[in-house]
Amino acid sequence: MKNLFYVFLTVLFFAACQSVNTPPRPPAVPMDLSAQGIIPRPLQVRTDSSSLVIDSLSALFFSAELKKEGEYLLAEIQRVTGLDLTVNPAETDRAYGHIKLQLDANTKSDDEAYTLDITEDTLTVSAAAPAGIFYGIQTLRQMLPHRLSDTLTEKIFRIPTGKIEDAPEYAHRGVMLDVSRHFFTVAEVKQFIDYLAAYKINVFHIHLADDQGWRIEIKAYPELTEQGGRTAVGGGAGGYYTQADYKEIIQYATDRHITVIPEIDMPGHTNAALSSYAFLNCNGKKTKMYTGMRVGFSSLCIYKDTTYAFLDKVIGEIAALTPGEYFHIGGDEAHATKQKDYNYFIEKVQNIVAAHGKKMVGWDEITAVDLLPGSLAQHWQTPENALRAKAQGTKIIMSPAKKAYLDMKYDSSSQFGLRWAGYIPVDTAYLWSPQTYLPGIGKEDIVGVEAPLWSETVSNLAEAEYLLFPRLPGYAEMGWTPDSLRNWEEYEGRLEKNLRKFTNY
Ligand code: TNX
Repeated sequence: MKNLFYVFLTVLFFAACQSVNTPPRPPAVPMDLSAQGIIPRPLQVRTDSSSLVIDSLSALFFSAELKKEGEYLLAEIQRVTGLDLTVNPAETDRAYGHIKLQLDANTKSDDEAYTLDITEDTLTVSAAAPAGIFYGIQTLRQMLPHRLSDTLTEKIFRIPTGKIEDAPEYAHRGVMLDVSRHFFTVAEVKQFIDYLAAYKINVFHIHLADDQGWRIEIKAYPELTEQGGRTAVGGGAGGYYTQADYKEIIQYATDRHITVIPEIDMPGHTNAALSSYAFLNCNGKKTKMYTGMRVGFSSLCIYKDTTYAFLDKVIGEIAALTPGEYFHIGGDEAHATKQKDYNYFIEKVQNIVAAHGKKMVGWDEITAVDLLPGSLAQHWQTPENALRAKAQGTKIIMSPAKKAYLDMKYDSSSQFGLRWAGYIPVDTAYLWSPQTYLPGIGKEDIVGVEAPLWSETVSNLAEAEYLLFPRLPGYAEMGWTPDSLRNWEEYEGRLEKNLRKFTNY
């Protein structure tokens, strides 16, 4: 009898522990996965109209191969919601409310494709490769509560149930930042990269040298930054990245599945170099530093061997620091270089780029010469140059100035920006297609789309943000989502929802 009593006590004890360890399941509420304002719009969304609850008892599961992506998500959830999820616990206090990242070779052949499967118990991100997992995480991040909202104090949030299956339209989804006309600090560049990552952009093209400033340390030619980096448009202080800074930027981008394409513009747009080293000038004299906004007045000296010895070092040092397969040589607006000199120059330089193991990218003018296989031409202005690219089998990055230039003003009242290519309001930025924009150029001729942000009129990230938002998400969607799913009226609604959370990114 006494024994039975102890058995009874023990049972009671465990029952009591159970109810302490397993609090009542937080209630799911009806939610609509298709109404989350995700940008870029995913390929397929099925909504199951309920929700998954994430709270302080939730765990995040990921394998060793997904350590980077897992830790990134953990940190983002912490930063935005204040919740510290348990990582890979051997046992959990309950069977529901968890997030799993998993590589699944069968999901899709495309490394950037992913699936989000959300039930009331678990959210599973699956993909064939870490890049896809990263994009699934971005979709999830856009469903987190606003960083400054009340949900934070509750330490609980809900994700709508259903399934998303998603994959990008283009392999090249880029944005360029001009750090030459104005210098942006490493911290600003990292925040800029975070904006790109949030919208699944995978190429960061950084315009490192122009007339007004040389921004990357070259060990063989220290004056490039000592002298050529010391000012900016308007005569400000300028600045430059040490090679260690540049590596830090590359690492930050790489961790976010973003490839960096470095650009050193040449043979024009080179005044900063010409003012640093006399030997680069045909007359053997250094130029003065330039702080205005004109283009097309400078040129390297085309028929001096020292020019190419110099470029070999510059390209070599940068190529060695850059894991991506491309090196951008600019090549635009070389109005101070005769056409035959320009052609001679580009042919020499493309061999230097190749010798350092990179493929060459240049603005569309470079199609004046026969380019090596694998080169890319970036269309910004001249349709004939795009047709020349196609004729020689060179693929095109689409950046038409009238549609894709992030530095154009929205309208006459814009505080920052230029207007030479026209005003680009938010709808104009969205309402075109890279694969039908140019007569004679189709999807098979292009690798994707890129929106350049030239910085003559913006001197820091806060000012650049004025030009970026709200146009950036539209360019990202253009690169990710097929035209058949892009519709301005529907996009406008999503954009409004999405931008309410802009400070999360
Ligand atoms: C043209 S686009 C340029 C840049 C300027 C930009 C300003 C291109 C290849 N060259 O040098 O910064 O316009 O919008």
